[in-house]
This record gives sequence, C-alpha cells and structure tokens, in this order.
Amino acid sequence: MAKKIDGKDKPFGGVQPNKVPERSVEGKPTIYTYATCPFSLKVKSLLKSRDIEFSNVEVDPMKKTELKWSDWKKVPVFVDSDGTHVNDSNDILHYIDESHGNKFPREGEDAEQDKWMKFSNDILGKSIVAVIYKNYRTSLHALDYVTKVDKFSLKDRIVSKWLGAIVMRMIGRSRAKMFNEPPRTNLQTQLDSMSSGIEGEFFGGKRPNGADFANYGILRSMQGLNGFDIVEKHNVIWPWYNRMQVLSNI
Ligand SMILES: N[C@@H](CCC(=O)N[C@@H](CS)C(=O)NCC(=O)O)C(=O)O
Repeated sequence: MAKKIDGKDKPFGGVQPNKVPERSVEGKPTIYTYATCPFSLKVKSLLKSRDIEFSNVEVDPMKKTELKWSDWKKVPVFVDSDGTHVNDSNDILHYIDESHGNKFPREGEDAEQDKWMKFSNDILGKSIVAVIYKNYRTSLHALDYVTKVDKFSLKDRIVSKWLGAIVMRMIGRSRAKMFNEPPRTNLQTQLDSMSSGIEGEFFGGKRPNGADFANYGILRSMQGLNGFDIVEKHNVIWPWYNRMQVLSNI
C-alpha cells in the first residue's frame, strides 16, 4: 500500500492499512530480514528479549523475491500473526512493544527515547558504515562476511562480494563526509554522546526501552567487522552492550 507524497505514490513506514495474513509464516509473527542488516537486528533483539516465537524469512538481497508482495522494498518488514503489516525498524519496535507487553513509551511520549531512536538511524547507523567501509581492505572483509551470511544465490555471491566492496567503499566515503572527524574518532565521539543517554543500566533506566533495542541492533551488526574494537574499549557502551546481548541472546 502506498501513500501520495508530492503527488507520487510512495511506500511508507508504520502500520499499513491492509492486513496480509498469508504473509505470516506458520501463523507466527514474521520478520523479513537480511541476517547482517542492522535494522533487522534491532527487531530480532526485541523479539528474542521478550521470548516471542517468530518466523524469520531471509530475503535475497539481489532479487528480493520474498518481498515481491510488498511496496516497501527495505528490510525489516514485519507481519504479525493476524496479518498486521508494519514497515520501518523503529515503527516495528513500537508496534511489537505495544502488542507484546507495552513496556516502553510510545513515540511522542518520551522526548529522550525519541531522540535516541532517531540517533540510531541518522547518526549511529551512518557512523558505523563510515568505519566498516573505511578503505577497500575493510570493505572487502565486510562483504566477504555479508555475502557468506546473507541469502545470496551462489551465482550472485562472488560478483556481489567484489562489486559490493567497491560500492560500499564509496558509500562509506560519502557517510564519512557527513561528520567533522575521521571515521574512527567520530564513532568514538558518537559512543561518548550515546553514553550520556544511558540512565543507569539502560536508556530506559532499569529496563531497556526502544532506544536500547534501536542502538543495540545497529552496533550488533558491526560485531566482528572493522572498528568493533572501539565499542569493546568503551567504558560505558561495552558494559551496556553486554547487558543487551544477555537479554536478547543475539
Ligand atoms: N529506515 C529503514 C532502513 C532499512 C534499510 O535501509 N535496510 C537496508 C538493509 S540493512 C535495505 O533494505 N536496503 C535496501 C536494499 O537492500 O535494497 C529502517 O529503519 O527499517
């Protein structure tokens, strides 16, 4: 379902007007993901931390056959067991929380949570891309991992790795230009800034809220890739990351 924006039909985030029960697999809440996608990892971490049984459909990043039915061509896409269809990771976090426990504030109710959820996409997501794809070597290392773990067909795997490394290196460079500091220093600065939002154990205080899952998913996607040592060495973010990892088990 698309919405008219500037006179054009555009797919949009949030809960969609039409239910698609046929897209929920085995009658369970279903997420359409790429295994290595930071936005998908946000949603997986929330579902796992709540012990919600769910189906996971891995999408082929080249053909996207599994998402042919959806106007929204990015992952994650969420379909609840009753067919409710939700697009965009932060909206999906809110939807899942509201329908499974209602443990954190809704958008507009807590300015701090809203700010840090937005930060996860606008700042942290872009900062990690600048570090992971900092040069051709680190880019190739990441693409080697991504093309092994994500659902690439054997035919697409080799080309995607080499071509992907070049493309992502270019994207990494353009992300780096958004910030004043070099990529590694910038990530350190952003983690320092994030620390100021953690109130005790979590952004949500004694228990995690939407900002915790949003930022954890982004950093989780970086584990094992270039620059993760910056997270491991951070005296506030690393203990927080470990708390989130224990809760979500991913
Ligand atoms: N704002 C979206 C961003 C999602 C996104 O950009 N996902 C990437 C994968 S990590 C994607 O699907 N990109 C389009 C593509 O692969 O064609 C969200 O938060 O869910």
